[in-house]
Amino acid sequence: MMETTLIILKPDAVQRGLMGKIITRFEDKGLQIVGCKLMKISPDLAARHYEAHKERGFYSGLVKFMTSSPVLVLVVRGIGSIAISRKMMGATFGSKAESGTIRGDFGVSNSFNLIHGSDSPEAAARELELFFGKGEVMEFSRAGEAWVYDSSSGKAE
Ligand code: 3AN
Repeated sequence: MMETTLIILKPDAVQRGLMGKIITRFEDKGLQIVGCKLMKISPDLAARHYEAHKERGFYSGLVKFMTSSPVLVLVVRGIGSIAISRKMMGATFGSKAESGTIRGDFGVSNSFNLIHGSDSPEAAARELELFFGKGEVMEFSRAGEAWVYDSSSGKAE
Protein backbone atom coordinates (compact mmCIF):
# COMPACT_ATOMS: atom_id res chain seq x y z
CA MET A 1 0.00 0.00 0.00
CA MET A 2 1.26 3.50 -0.80
CA GLU A 3 2.17 5.09 2.53
CA THR A 4 3.42 8.46 3.68
CA THR A 5 5.49 8.57 6.85
CA LEU A 6 7.18 11.12 9.07
CA ILE A 7 10.92 10.92 9.57
CA ILE A 8 12.80 13.23 11.95
CA LEU A 9 16.56 13.65 11.71
CA LYS A 10 17.19 14.41 15.36
CA PRO A 11 19.46 17.18 16.76
CA ASP A 12 22.49 14.85 16.86
CA ALA A 13 22.12 14.00 13.15
CA VAL A 14 21.88 17.70 12.23
CA GLN A 15 24.75 18.76 14.52
CA ARG A 16 26.99 15.95 13.29
CA GLY A 17 26.45 16.87 9.65
CA LEU A 18 24.77 13.58 8.77
CA MET A 19 21.65 14.99 7.08
CA GLY A 20 22.91 14.47 3.55
CA LYS A 21 24.11 10.92 4.17
CA ILE A 22 20.83 9.90 5.77
CA ILE A 23 18.63 11.54 3.13
CA THR A 24 20.73 9.82 0.46
CA ARG A 25 19.84 6.43 1.95
CA PHE A 26 16.13 7.12 1.54
CA GLU A 27 16.59 8.43 -1.99
CA ASP A 28 18.87 5.53 -2.95
CA LYS A 29 16.28 3.07 -1.67
CA GLY A 30 13.73 4.54 -4.07
CA LEU A 31 11.53 6.24 -1.52
CA GLN A 32 10.25 9.69 -2.44
CA ILE A 33 10.86 12.75 -0.28
CA VAL A 34 7.65 14.79 -0.53
CA GLY A 35 8.22 17.19 2.36
CA CYS A 36 11.25 18.64 4.14
CA LYS A 37 11.70 21.28 6.82
CA LEU A 38 14.51 22.38 9.16
CA MET A 39 12.92 23.50 12.41
CA LYS A 40 13.33 23.84 16.15
CA ILE A 41 10.80 21.68 18.00
CA SER A 42 8.97 23.58 20.77
CA PRO A 43 8.46 21.92 24.18
CA ASP A 44 4.73 21.82 23.42
CA LEU A 45 5.20 20.06 20.07
CA ALA A 46 7.66 17.60 21.64
CA ALA A 47 5.12 16.83 24.36
CA ARG A 48 2.41 16.14 21.79
CA HIS A 49 4.70 14.06 19.62
CA TYR A 50 5.95 11.92 22.53
CA GLU A 51 2.61 11.83 24.39
CA ALA A 52 2.69 8.01 24.52
CA HIS A 53 5.99 8.07 26.46
CA LYS A 54 4.93 10.64 29.10
CA GLU A 55 5.16 8.21 31.99
CA ARG A 56 8.53 6.74 30.99
CA GLY A 57 11.71 7.49 32.91
CA PHE A 58 13.48 8.73 29.80
CA TYR A 59 10.69 11.18 28.82
CA SER A 60 12.10 14.45 30.20
CA GLY A 61 15.56 13.74 28.81
CA LEU A 62 14.03 12.88 25.45
CA VAL A 63 12.04 16.14 25.31
CA LYS A 64 15.11 18.13 26.39
CA PHE A 65 17.21 16.47 23.66
CA MET A 66 14.61 16.90 20.91
CA THR A 67 14.14 20.62 21.69
CA SER A 68 17.85 21.38 22.20
CA SER A 69 18.80 22.17 18.60
CA PRO A 70 17.18 22.09 15.14
CA VAL A 71 15.87 18.93 13.55
CA LEU A 72 15.15 18.10 9.91
CA VAL A 73 11.67 16.71 9.38
CA LEU A 74 11.01 14.70 6.25
CA VAL A 75 7.88 13.31 4.67
CA VAL A 76 8.73 10.04 2.95
CA ARG A 77 6.42 8.24 0.53
CA GLY A 78 6.46 4.81 -1.04
CA ILE A 79 4.76 1.42 -1.04
CA GLY A 80 5.26 0.08 2.49
CA SER A 81 7.35 3.12 3.39
CA ILE A 82 6.59 2.86 7.14
CA ALA A 83 8.06 -0.63 7.60
CA ILE A 84 10.85 -0.01 5.08
CA SER A 85 11.93 3.17 6.88
CA ARG A 86 11.84 1.45 10.29
CA LYS A 87 14.03 -1.32 8.93
CA MET A 88 16.47 1.21 7.51
CA MET A 89 16.61 3.02 10.88
CA GLY A 90 17.54 -0.09 12.85
CA ALA A 91 16.95 -0.93 16.52
CA THR A 92 16.20 1.93 18.93
CA PHE A 93 19.60 1.85 20.65
CA GLY A 94 22.67 2.75 18.60
CA SER A 95 24.69 0.22 20.60
CA LYS A 96 22.36 -2.60 19.49
CA ALA A 97 21.42 -1.55 15.97
CA GLU A 98 22.69 -3.78 13.18
CA SER A 99 25.39 -2.61 10.81
CA GLY A 100 23.82 -1.53 7.56
CA THR A 101 21.10 0.43 9.37
CA ILE A 102 21.24 4.18 9.95
CA ARG A 103 21.50 3.85 13.73
CA GLY A 104 23.90 0.93 13.39
CA ASP A 105 26.24 2.74 11.03
CA PHE A 106 26.23 6.30 12.35
CA GLY A 107 25.85 6.16 16.13
CA VAL A 108 26.75 4.38 19.34
CA SER A 109 24.51 6.19 21.82
CA ASN A 110 21.21 4.85 23.10
CA SER A 111 19.49 8.18 23.64
CA PHE A 112 21.14 10.19 20.85
CA ASN A 113 19.81 7.79 18.24
CA LEU A 114 19.77 10.08 15.21
CA ILE A 115 16.36 9.41 13.70
CA HIS A 116 12.66 8.99 14.37
CA GLY A 117 10.21 7.23 12.07
CA SER A 118 6.46 6.72 12.54
CA ASP A 119 5.74 3.14 13.61
CA SER A 120 2.23 2.61 12.17
CA PRO A 121 -0.16 4.19 9.65
CA GLU A 122 -2.10 5.72 12.58
CA ALA A 123 1.06 7.21 14.10
CA ALA A 124 2.15 8.50 10.69
CA ALA A 125 -1.17 10.29 10.13
CA ARG A 126 -1.07 11.82 13.61
CA GLU A 127 2.58 12.88 13.40
CA LEU A 128 2.36 14.29 9.86
CA GLU A 129 -0.44 16.55 11.01
CA LEU A 130 1.63 17.73 13.99
CA PHE A 131 4.61 18.72 11.87
CA PHE A 132 3.29 19.74 8.45
CA GLY A 133 0.61 22.20 7.44
CA LYS A 134 -1.60 22.07 4.36
CA GLY A 135 0.41 22.71 1.21
CA GLU A 136 3.73 21.70 2.75
CA VAL A 137 3.58 18.13 1.49
CA MET A 138 4.10 17.95 -2.26
CA GLU A 139 2.28 15.76 -4.76
CA PHE A 140 4.49 15.12 -7.76
CA SER A 141 5.62 12.18 -9.83
CA ARG A 142 9.31 11.58 -10.29
CA ALA A 143 10.83 11.46 -13.75
CA GLY A 144 12.29 8.00 -13.02
CA GLU A 145 9.19 6.53 -11.35
CA ALA A 146 8.74 3.92 -14.11
CA TRP A 147 12.07 2.36 -13.08
CA VAL A 148 11.43 2.41 -9.33
CA TYR A 149 8.29 0.24 -9.38
CA ASP A 150 7.31 -2.48 -11.84
CA SER A 151 3.91 -1.44 -13.16
CA SER A 152 3.72 -4.00 -15.97
CA SER A 153 0.82 -5.83 -14.29
CA GLY A 154 -1.16 -2.64 -14.06
CA LYS A 155 -0.37 -2.31 -10.37
CA ALA A 156 2.90 -0.85 -9.07
CA GLU A 157 4.96 -3.40 -7.21
P1 3AN B 1 11.85 4.05 18.19
O1 3AN B 1 12.28 5.45 17.91
O2 3AN B 1 12.90 3.05 17.82
O3 3AN B 1 10.50 3.75 17.64
P2 3AN B 1 10.47 4.15 20.76
O4 3AN B 1 9.25 4.61 20.04
O5 3AN B 1 10.40 2.95 21.63
O6 3AN B 1 11.72 3.95 19.77
O7 3AN B 1 10.97 5.34 21.67
C1 3AN B 1 10.85 6.66 21.25
C2 3AN B 1 12.14 7.39 21.53
O8 3AN B 1 12.37 7.39 22.90
C3 3AN B 1 13.34 6.69 20.91
N1 3AN B 1 13.61 7.17 19.58
C4 3AN B 1 14.45 7.03 21.86
O9 3AN B 1 15.05 8.26 21.46
C5 3AN B 1 13.75 7.23 23.17
N2 3AN B 1 13.92 6.07 24.04
C6 3AN B 1 13.23 4.92 24.02
N3 3AN B 1 13.62 4.08 25.00
C7 3AN B 1 14.61 4.75 25.66
C8 3AN B 1 15.42 4.44 26.78
N4 3AN B 1 15.29 3.28 27.44
N5 3AN B 1 16.34 5.35 27.16
C9 3AN B 1 16.46 6.52 26.53
N6 3AN B 1 15.70 6.89 25.46
C10 3AN B 1 14.79 6.02 25.04
